[in-house]
Amino acid sequence: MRASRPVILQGAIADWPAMRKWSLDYFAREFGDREVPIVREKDGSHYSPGSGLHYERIRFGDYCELLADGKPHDLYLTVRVHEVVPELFADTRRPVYAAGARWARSRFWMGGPDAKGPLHRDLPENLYAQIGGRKRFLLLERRLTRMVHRHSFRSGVPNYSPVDAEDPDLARFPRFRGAPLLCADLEPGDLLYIPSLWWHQARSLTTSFAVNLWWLKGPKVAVARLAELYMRLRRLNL
Ligand SMILES: O=C(O)CCC(=O)C(=O)O
Repeated sequence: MRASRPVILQGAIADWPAMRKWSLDYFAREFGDREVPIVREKDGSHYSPGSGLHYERIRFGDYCELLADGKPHDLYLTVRVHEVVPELFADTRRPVYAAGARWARSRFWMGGPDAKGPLHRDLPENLYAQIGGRKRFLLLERRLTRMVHRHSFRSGVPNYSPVDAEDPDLARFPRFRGAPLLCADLEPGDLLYIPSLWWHQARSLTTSFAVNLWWLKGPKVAVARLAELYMRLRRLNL
């Protein structure tokens, strides 16, 4: 963390109950009737500057059924754990690295093969726990922000980039040429540390489910709270 370098901690979550319990059948059985927000990809993107992610609603059980065929879909489940499925916390553990955090948030991520998010970055430190399936992250150092052509501050999403890091359009985004990306391929049981403000983009390589923990200590806590307030006031749904 002091060096601000990403790390994969292999097998670090082997003892989490989630590792033996979570599956499509388990989610359908336990939460099948619950209505959950889900993000739909439109014109190759999950979000629009100014309004945020393209949310719809779906029955959790129907989404599990959709994923059961193992094919790609344009729906991606990314939900705040404490608001939508707080029961999942009982199957995870707070990693020791985040002890003493004054601010913490978690999301549950579940998608079919090729479910892919945008290139973006977050202020908090991040530990990403890959529970089921495989996932690929591309990561870029925070000091190389000028390369990503990020959205303007006015857009409300200056922490998002229009560049597809996997297949960059270098005619539109020439500063991305030669970006020294790191690639992290996650297997079930891996915990990926993404340092504060590193750019990252993820794609499921198979049907995948994961849960992450963002956390902060010290003066950055106030900044995170202000950012949350700003998003609420601007009705930015991220
Ligand atoms: O799993 C994903 O699709 C993205 C995860 C992510 O961006 C994050 O944990 O900050």
